[in-house]
Amino acid sequence: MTDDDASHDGRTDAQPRATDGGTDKSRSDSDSGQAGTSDDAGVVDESSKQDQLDEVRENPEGQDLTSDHGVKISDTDNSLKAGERGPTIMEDFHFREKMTQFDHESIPERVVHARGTGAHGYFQPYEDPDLGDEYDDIEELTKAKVLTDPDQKTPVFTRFSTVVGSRGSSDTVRDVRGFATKFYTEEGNWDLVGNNMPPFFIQDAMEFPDLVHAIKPEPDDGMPQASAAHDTFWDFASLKPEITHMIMWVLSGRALPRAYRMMQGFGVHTFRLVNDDGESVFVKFHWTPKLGTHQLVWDETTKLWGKDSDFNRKGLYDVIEEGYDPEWELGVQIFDEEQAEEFDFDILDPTKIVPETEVPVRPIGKMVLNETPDNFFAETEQVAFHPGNVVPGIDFSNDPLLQGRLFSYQDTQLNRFGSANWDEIPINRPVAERHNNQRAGFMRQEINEGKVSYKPNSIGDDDPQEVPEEEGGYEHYAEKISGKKIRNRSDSFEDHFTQARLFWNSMSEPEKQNIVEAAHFELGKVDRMEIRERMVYDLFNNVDHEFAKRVAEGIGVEPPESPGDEMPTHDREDPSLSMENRTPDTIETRKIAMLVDDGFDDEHVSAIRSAVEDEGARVKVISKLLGETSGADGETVDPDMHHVAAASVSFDAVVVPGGDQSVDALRQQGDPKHFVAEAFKHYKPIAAVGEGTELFETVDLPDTEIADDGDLVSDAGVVTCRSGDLEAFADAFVDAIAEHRHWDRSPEEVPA
Ligand code: HDD
Repeated sequence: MTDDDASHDGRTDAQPRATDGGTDKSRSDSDSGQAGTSDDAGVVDESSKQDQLDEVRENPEGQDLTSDHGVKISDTDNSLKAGERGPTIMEDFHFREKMTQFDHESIPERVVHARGTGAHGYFQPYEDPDLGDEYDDIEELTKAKVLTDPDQKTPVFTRFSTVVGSRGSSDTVRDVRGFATKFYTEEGNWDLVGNNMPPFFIQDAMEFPDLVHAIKPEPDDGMPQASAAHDTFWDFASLKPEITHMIMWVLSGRALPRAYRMMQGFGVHTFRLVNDDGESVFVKFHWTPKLGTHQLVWDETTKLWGKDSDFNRKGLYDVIEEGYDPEWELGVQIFDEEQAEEFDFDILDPTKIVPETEVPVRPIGKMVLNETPDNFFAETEQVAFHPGNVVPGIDFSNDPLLQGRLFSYQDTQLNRFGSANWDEIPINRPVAERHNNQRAGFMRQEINEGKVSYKPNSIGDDDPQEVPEEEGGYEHYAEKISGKKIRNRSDSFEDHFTQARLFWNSMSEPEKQNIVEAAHFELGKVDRMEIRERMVYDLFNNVDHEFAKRVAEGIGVEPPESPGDEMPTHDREDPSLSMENRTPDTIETRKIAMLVDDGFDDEHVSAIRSAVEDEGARVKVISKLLGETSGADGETVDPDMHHVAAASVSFDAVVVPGGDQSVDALRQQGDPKHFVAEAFKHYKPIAAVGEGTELFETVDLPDTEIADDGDLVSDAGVVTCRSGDLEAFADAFVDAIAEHRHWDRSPEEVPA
């Protein structure tokens, strides 16, 4: 948001501060003072939420220090004492206030998804989205204006999270990522509370506490933090075959996202869309990142825990602050009851996806995140999502996991906030007007006028009035239900292996190898042999026999002799499941490390920098020390980082320009050599030009051809050029960066 279009740091005439006093009691209905509701009732635009938040923003710039109650404070360092060396006096209201606030300033962390980061932005539907042959117009599917009106930019707040770790854990652990979006629509808040993986672990919400207890630190010793790699999780998993499909995703690179902006999102459950005529179709929601879906590698993530533990948080924050606004397309898979009947799985079973080979994803709009929060606690920590927040045109299915969530989120917010008024906290407050008879409770903010707080009433003309469906009142889809009251699981939820196998079949060989190695790590941390055996024999051997054998070999389990009894025989694949097929030709926002020392080749530095930056990537110069570094021809650069603080794991690629003196110096230092070797080990593009290639020769890069004359050599993402065309070199480097990781490399022997 620019200074021109928002009064971010202050107030506009239309939005008096509460402290300005002077309430206008003669407001008409349409401007009844609802905080942040736009003047033109019912119309929400991109800035509506920011305008509303402006009313509560506080800026200390140039202001006096006061108490919470507005009294100016003369000394905030010394408590009030009886004599200079005497005891503190009870009367010290400033001490008591400051200390009480401090003692109470933490709230319970989320029981899951405790660690996260968020950003503001907007969602905008596309004009005439392509919905295939069956539907011409999105309004045939849904009456939700947030999804149908291309002129409307609905403000959103999106929070990304890890699931298992506590608030202070590291970002890059192996885990599912939460992807929760609050749409502040003109028809009320819609929360799409999803994950970066489309299936889920369990089929019924009743099992959720068990799942979470099993995966969280073990109750006796509180270990391990933010990790599934321990006995209780795999014990639970090995006894719950329904988990198999999700386990395949969690062992894959999907659980190690390169960045939140490079991650897909999924609503997971089947939802319903409902149109103006009350007709409904089923829908699965998909977020597709413009920058592609990319992963880190395991060794890299573990190093990031120490060297850059806010890697994903910082990644989102930095790109937005630097002016690049990450973008996702919202897509829908639409199917009706009849199609649903035809599938070989139950659409109410959240451990299943609807393969894109069966139903294509139709993009219907885009989300742009363009503003970081001003205050982490007020916005990111206090934002509270609830899958039960839907607007007319969007409805639930009978998925038993979703049904249980509809209770759990409301309940958990009561625990986190200690009050049913959590919806009044600014970040949670809708921009749509609200009027009802709920008007008391802890920390109530709104001042509801009038004598009446019940319905029906005659004293207040029976206001606020119920709204018929035709005029926008929410009406649940009138699904016909009949059945016996019963506590069991439908037979249609029984197949646990078909889609796990589909996932395995759809992986490239490097992706399969990643899954096997992840299983070696995770199950290698499991002490009890019987748990490891159950995972191999009862679960993995029912997905794919070869897979089970490969896992067994690494964890001391006798490889199974034949496939499991329940192993499906199909060879189906869905190319959309492989991240390798989700790599658009762009290097936007990637971080490139350039290693230099005094005497670097000036021409190389500027040519590489402009080639890479012209494509939207970011170059960071790294040297031994901070402070000016000089080129051979007199140019100087101020390195962005020095080796003490920089690590290859924080970058997407590395390049070494030439310059005799510079490269000689780099060859004498351990850090640059380690930097290159480690980037190579992590399959990252690495490039060297001129004398820079000598650094690559010093570092052992197995089975890799390095240019030794004028020719450009590009070998599995290692781009080298001794003295050839600089432009061609830079272009080849850009192409190598676009591929992200070069799996056709053999870095096993590299010790980094
Ligand atoms: Fe959940 C938080 C996503 C199943 C109960 N969940 C939470 C968040 C996300 C998800 C993204 C963090 C929201 C934020 O950023 O504040 N959860 C999912 C998905 C699920 C899922 C995609 C399966 C499809 N969750 C699920 C079940 C239950 C819960 C089955 C309980 C029956 N989830 C919660 C919770 C949390 C939560 C305990 C913790 C904090 C919060 O709600 O606000 O209520």
